[in-house]
Amino acid sequence: MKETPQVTDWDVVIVGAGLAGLYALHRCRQLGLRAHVYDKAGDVGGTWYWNRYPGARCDVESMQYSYSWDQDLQIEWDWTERFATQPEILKYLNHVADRHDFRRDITFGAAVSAATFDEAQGGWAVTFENGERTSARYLVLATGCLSDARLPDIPGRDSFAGEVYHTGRWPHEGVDFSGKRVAVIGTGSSGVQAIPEIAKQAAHLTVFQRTANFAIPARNAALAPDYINAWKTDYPALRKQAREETGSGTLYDFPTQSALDVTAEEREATYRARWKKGGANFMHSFNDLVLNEDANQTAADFVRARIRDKVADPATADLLCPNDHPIFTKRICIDDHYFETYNRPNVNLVSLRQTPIEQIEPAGIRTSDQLRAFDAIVYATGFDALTGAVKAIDIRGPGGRTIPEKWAEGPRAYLGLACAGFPNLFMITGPGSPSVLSNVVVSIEQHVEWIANLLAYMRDRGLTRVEADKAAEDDWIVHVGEVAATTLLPRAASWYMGANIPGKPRVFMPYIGVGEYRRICNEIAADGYRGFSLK
Ligand code: NA7
Repeated sequence: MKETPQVTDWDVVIVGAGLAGLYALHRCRQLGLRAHVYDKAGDVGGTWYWNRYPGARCDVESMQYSYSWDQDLQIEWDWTERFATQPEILKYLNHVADRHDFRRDITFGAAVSAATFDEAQGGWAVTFENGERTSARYLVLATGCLSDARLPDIPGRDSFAGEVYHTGRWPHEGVDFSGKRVAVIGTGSSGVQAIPEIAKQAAHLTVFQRTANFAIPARNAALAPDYINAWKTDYPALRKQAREETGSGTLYDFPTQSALDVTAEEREATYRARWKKGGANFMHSFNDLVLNEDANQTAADFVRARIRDKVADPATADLLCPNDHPIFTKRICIDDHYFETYNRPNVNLVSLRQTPIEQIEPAGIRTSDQLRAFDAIVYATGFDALTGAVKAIDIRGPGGRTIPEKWAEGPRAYLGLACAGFPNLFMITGPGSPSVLSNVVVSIEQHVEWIANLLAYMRDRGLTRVEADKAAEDDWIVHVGEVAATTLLPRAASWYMGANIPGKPRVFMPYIGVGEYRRICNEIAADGYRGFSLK
């Protein structure tokens, strides 16, 4: 093995101490690399550190939303509910951090503001918001897909005199809405989870809905010991199956039939059975629901009928029934009495399609028909997904080119993990990888392991510089788009498409297909990291 001069402070700097950053640290340690994690947060957790709003839960089942790389951990740890709450997931990540003594290699309260590739050093000069600096041969962005929380640019937004919250930046001490008039803007997954909880406490809750969303009941419950044991007994095999044989990295009851190959009665019975079980399993009622418009329509009609069953006032039910996108083309919400919440006397719904917000004033929110006064506004308005946290760092490759310049027409990354023109830089679950269309823990583990294997490969050969080839990157972007185009997913104005951020290029960002993606990545590695230039 050729020795390389240690000219940088670290071999690897990892940005982010969430699920991705912690595992990246673990793998770097195993390789004997000098690695350090920086996070602007006060502790570990990433998404689960910030998203502390009432009702925050994971929409992937607990037995599957956890690390698989520590067999003892997955046997010892006991999840209590089918869908884990944010506090329980954060407790889990703290437990993992303690167990592996991760914190000794993490600096908290350290916001990375810039990273510049230094040709002489052959690595990245990293700058923090407070002006401090460090350097590393390799820079790993474990910054999360949904971490750049966004407040909408509504005129007068900052003039509001009451309390203001964003679900993705919730105060750690919690919020007491008792006796208050509360507005929630946004009805995506976060709004759908928070609204029922806020409604229980607030004097009055007004929900401002732009796009009605499909939601499937969670049917959350305590996990039965038998169920837990069944998973634990077979964990390695089940994890392998989830990684290699599924599209999303999550095991469901997978269907074999088209929705159009059964009678209307059989279809209804299948939907009813899945609806009764709850959770995202409903998406897998038939094998063509995200592929065939007619099949999709049957699922959408079923869910709309259930919304009408649940909501007492027909006019409110009408507004809550999504009608402008195929079901499953925006992230499906998993709810806990969301629609029923609108039957409460202290809750009302405002459709922004009928009466758009004109401005926010010190007293409250003015729509085209009236001013409503509030004590608190909760923005459940989402994130600059997949690209926001990367672009927030002023990253400059050789020659000074920035990521926003490179991504002006949409994000470009080979395999969603490396960018041509930005050597020795990796993204965990970046745009162009399965990321948000997968059980993200599965995708994180795959990316971290693949990158760790590449670093070991390079070290064994005395190589110190890796960069994605532009041609390989271009081909990959085309492939991501082609796969997406075989499905209905690009039909919705979703954050998968960048549609929630004004001015963001409309490009379908995630790669659809966890098992296939892994196979391609493995093939590329076996082929000497085809599409990468190694020096
Ligand atoms: P989402 O899914 O992006 O939802 C944001 C919601 O906020 C959605 O209903 C938006 O309506 C709405 N929104 C956004 N901007 C505005 C403005 N300007 N005015 C009114 N309404 C607005 O974010 P979440 O936090 O709920 O979920 C993100 C992911 O986190 C989730 O999928 C899980 O994976 C975890 P729109 O639909 O754009 O019309």
